[in-house]
Amino acid sequence: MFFQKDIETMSRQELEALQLQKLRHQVQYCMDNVPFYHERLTKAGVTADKIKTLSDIQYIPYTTKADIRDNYPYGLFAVPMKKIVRIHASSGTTGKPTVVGYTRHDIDIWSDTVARFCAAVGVNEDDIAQISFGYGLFTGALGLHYGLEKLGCSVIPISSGNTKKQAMILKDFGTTVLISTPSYAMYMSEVAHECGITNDELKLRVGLFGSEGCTDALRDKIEKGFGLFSTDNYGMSELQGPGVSGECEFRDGLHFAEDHFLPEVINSETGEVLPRGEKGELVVTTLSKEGIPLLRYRTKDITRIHYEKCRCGRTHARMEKVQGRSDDMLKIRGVNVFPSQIESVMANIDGISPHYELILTRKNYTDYLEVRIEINDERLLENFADLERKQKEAVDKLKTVLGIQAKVTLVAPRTIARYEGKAKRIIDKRSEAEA
Ligand code: DLL
Repeated sequence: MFFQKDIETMSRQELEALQLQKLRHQVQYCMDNVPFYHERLTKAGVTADKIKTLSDIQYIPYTTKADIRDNYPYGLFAVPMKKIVRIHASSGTTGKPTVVGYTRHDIDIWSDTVARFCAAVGVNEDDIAQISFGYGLFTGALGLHYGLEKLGCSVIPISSGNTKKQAMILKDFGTTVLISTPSYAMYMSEVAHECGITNDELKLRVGLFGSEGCTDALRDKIEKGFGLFSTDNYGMSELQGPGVSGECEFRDGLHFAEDHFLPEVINSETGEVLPRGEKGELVVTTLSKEGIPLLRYRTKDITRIHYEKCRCGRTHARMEKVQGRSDDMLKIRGVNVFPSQIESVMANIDGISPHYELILTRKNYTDYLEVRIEINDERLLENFADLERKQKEAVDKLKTVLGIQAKVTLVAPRTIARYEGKAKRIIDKRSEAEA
């Protein structure tokens, strides 16, 4: 099923003509309204008039997360604050979040693009949709919320957490569509069964999962656990949130909302644009954004893009499931975490050394983070009260910056491995738990 059939199935030729026209407009818009881009584009000698074909995009310099950080919080906004109706944020690489703003028009397009991938698996006004993403600065919950409302669904904004209650509501409210991260869906299905709820008592038929990777094995388990059919959807706050791409019923790649986002794939080391179909880092240019337009934004996500028409009739390009990152960002319980954020927190606590390691484990489909970090002075280990105080300080500061609870283990000086080359600070044992 389609939400905007004319757009979703337009011929490649028409689509590319539309992209070119919108790209030229977006470049001019950035030039006129964002001093950062005015300077960047002028320096690179790029004007909208010079963009004559889509491949001329290559003359535009890349934008990175560091550019957003350097203009914190609103420096890249292209409109005055009175035009901004919503602000979201995601983790930055250091202590400060990456902030994005939406105009009313941006929110409208955001909900259209979300409605598309929901409609693509038959979600409609008869559905009751339970949103089990955390509401807040994270784009997942409100992004899906507006898209599903646009389709006319009855939306239950339960947010994440309190899993037994989630299970009760699934049953009592007759939820037909579940929205969450795949790992939370898996956990919820186990809790529901532990509470004595059987699939016969549930009306669940569709799962819309995203925000983190999901193996086929985990997807099978969730689908069997809940007796539903699920699709994957992708996005990131910088570009808008969910709705950048999403699977249709054939699950043969995630359809890009190509009328609003222009994708490229590059070699993340050299920055060279790769031929169509090759694997590399996804780079995206927004084509319709008013609040915070981004030209050639480096997502750091590794994937491949296919341009053949899909069996569903959609012509928009399909992106393979994200296969990793070209940086060290981790997704922990759906939250983006950069080791550099942890470093910057630790650097501000007295008596703690810069030597640390991060241990990631998974239990009941939930991620756990342990930060093992050396203290500078061994004597601290002998004073339990001081040790505990320091540990609590670290846990609290990490919670404030990362938004998730981490376990902190303080260890004796020189007990964490030293490396002569690149330090191996991340020990990710999560896939062992899934096997
Ligand atoms: O996770 C937006 C979103 C919310 C997408 C809900 C889908 C559903 P951020 O918190 O900014 O935004 O995190 C963006 O998460 O660069 C990817 O590395 C990862 N990611 C998002 N969706 C997927 C997915 C939201 N379907 C970062 N599969 C991205 C794998 C994903 N990774």
